[in-house]
Amino acid sequence: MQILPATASSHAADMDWLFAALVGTSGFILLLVFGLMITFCVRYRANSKVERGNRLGRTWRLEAAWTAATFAAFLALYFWGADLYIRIHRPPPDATDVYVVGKQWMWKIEHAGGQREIDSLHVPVGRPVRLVLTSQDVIHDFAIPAFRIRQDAVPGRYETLWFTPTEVGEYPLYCAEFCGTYHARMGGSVVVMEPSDFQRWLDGQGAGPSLAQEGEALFRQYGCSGCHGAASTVHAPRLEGLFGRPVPLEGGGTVIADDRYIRDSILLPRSEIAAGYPPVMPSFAGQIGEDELLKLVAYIKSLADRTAGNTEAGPPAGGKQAGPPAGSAEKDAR
Ligand code: HEC
Ligand SMILES: [Cu+2]
Repeated sequence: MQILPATASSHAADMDWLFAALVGTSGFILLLVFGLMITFCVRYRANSKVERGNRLGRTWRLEAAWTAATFAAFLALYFWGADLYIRIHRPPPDATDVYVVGKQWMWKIEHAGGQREIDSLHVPVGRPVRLVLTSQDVIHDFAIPAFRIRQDAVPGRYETLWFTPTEVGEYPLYCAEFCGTYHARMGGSVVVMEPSDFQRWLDGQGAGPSLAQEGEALFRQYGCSGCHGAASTVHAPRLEGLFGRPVPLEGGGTVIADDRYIRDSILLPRSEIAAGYPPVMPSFAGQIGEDELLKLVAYIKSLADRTAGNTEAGPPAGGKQAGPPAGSAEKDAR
């Protein structure tokens, strides 16, 4: 009989050990406490012939010892769990991005190349995958038991976590947060493939525009390029080379320009103003949906390796992202 689901990711064994340690420690303490309770109940039952005088034995050493021991054991479990949690949320730099949007009642998934799927996720075996999760309506929870990962998808936030699939196969995918009438049906499957099969699958999805290319079109459509483009007369920061860099903020402090920062810059431009710029950027909250936001973020990310001045620069050598041709944002800026 199989108690645990298949173990098919790099985190699975670590998670199972932690789980075993939690169950083991709690089980041991449960047995100890109930064992002693039952022993004493029987031993000191009414009419039993045991010594009942002299109740004030010197037991403080014993008290202190067991209190300290259980405290240390649970603290160790806490640090173990915290360390694993942090590792799962810190993707390695070479991980491939996959964007996941939860919606009543489906998972919408987009690959960096623009390939889309609903309620299924195709990934290559042995390669780290970084998930960027969000929700379009209510809180959902993206759960793949075989990979031992689950993460809430919260509207208005990006959550990232990663995994490396270790076994080719098909595994169930669930929504693990009650999210409405058809919550129980919200799910699908994860298909782990050999890298060559995965490449073939990607190619077979039709060569639509990449996420970044779609983002570039939106960048013009929403008038972003009017302020952020080279030809702009508005004093707005250029977005080339922004992603991943520290940004000094008006009023002190710096933030790293990550997915969250870019998203908040678009929806809540007043919350963090880049130092030295007027707070004139309008909020696009309510106008741009989660799908489109992901594309805009992917586009701004694809500009990471470029410099603002040099419009002749081609796409970064060896860059994975199929970025739009350099300079096209400037050309179209009015
Ligand atoms: C009216 C001009 C204007 C428009 C339109 C505009 N922005 Fe901005 N944007 C600014 C200014 C000015 C700043 C700097 C002040 C601030 O941080 O709010 C800025 C800041 C940003 C930042 C943070 C940049 C940094 O260096 O920290 C991002 C990202 C950004 N905008 C993206 C966008 C996107 C995407 C759009 C279109 C959906 C857009 N902007 C539309 C003027 C504009
Ligand atoms: Cu759900």
